[in-house]
Amino acid sequence: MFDFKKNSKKLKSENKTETSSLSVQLKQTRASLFGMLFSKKTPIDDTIINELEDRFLLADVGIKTTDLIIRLLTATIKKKSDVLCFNEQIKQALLPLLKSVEQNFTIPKNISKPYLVLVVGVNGVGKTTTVGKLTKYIKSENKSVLLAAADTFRAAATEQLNIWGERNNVKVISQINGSDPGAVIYDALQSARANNIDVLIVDTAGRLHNKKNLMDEIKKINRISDKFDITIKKEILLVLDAGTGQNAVTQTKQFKESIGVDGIILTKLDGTAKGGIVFRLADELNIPIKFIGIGEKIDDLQKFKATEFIDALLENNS
Ligand SMILES: Nc1nc2c(ncn2[C@@H]2O[C@H](COP(=O)(O)OP(=O)(O)O)[C@@H](O)[C@H]2O)c(=O)[nH]1
Ligand SMILES: [Mg+2]
Repeated sequence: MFDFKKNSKKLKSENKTETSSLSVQLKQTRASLFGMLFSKKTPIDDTIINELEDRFLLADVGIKTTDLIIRLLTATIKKKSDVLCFNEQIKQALLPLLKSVEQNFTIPKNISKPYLVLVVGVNGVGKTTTVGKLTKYIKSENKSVLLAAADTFRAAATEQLNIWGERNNVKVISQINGSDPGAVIYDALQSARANNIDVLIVDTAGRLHNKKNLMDEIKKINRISDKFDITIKKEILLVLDAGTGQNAVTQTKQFKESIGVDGIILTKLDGTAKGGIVFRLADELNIPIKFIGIGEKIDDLQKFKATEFIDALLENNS
């Protein structure tokens, strides 16, 4: 739960940039939340707050988080005697909420290799694509990567991961279609260890015949890595499609309860007006958001930076 009192200290605002590429990618969310609503010098007043309340509700931010946002905005007005421009007021009000879930993806030092990253999430949210992008990111940090195709249910899934492997020039461990994902992981762990690989990223299946099956499969992957080496450090990254709105919240709760989630990667922010879900995820779940996906290409993954995100949403909104 977001602690307003604890986080409400004024955060320093940073310099504004020219229209950023993030702002372009977030244009639908930007339009739905803040577009055409203000003139730059307008102070926040009740009319604008009411309008914002409607917009956040329409954008699937949910009643509870919208209430919180309205309280944050109202508190900001009370604190201000001078008339700050709208962007600055709203930024000061909402930045602490987003800051509370900003956290870098970091590979722990001095661990027995490989660092195991399990990429989980329901079908179609962008797991395999994200694995491809994440591989490039980790390689750019001068770490070696191996991929494991643990979505053995569809032949096309392995094929898709192989393409990302080629693009990144990294090896992909896979087995024939329908084989046991646990066996793929064990193979991949052995190969990673033998080749002194820093990070093993596992692309998992999202669709099994029911939710229990899906969760059991991921739990099994966990057990296999423990069997291989109990000291292996691992991280579970949950991929969520921003366009699914409140479903993303439900999915997070389910994954969190059954397998635990260390971080969220929120994809497809480029194609949706529902990016306001970020506020809800931050308020209701308080799980770090490590990256955002803003397109289908290899470079369309960015670290989630609260300041950049809110600046992008507030750019050119008047
Ligand atoms: N626009 C956009 N499309 C994405 C993004 N991430 C993934 N996709 C697309 O979403 C679709 C499903 O992605 P995939 O990685 O196969 O999902 P998976 O089933 O979870 O592995 C593909 O067409 C991807 O190109 C993103 O950040 N933005
Ligand atoms: Mg996939």
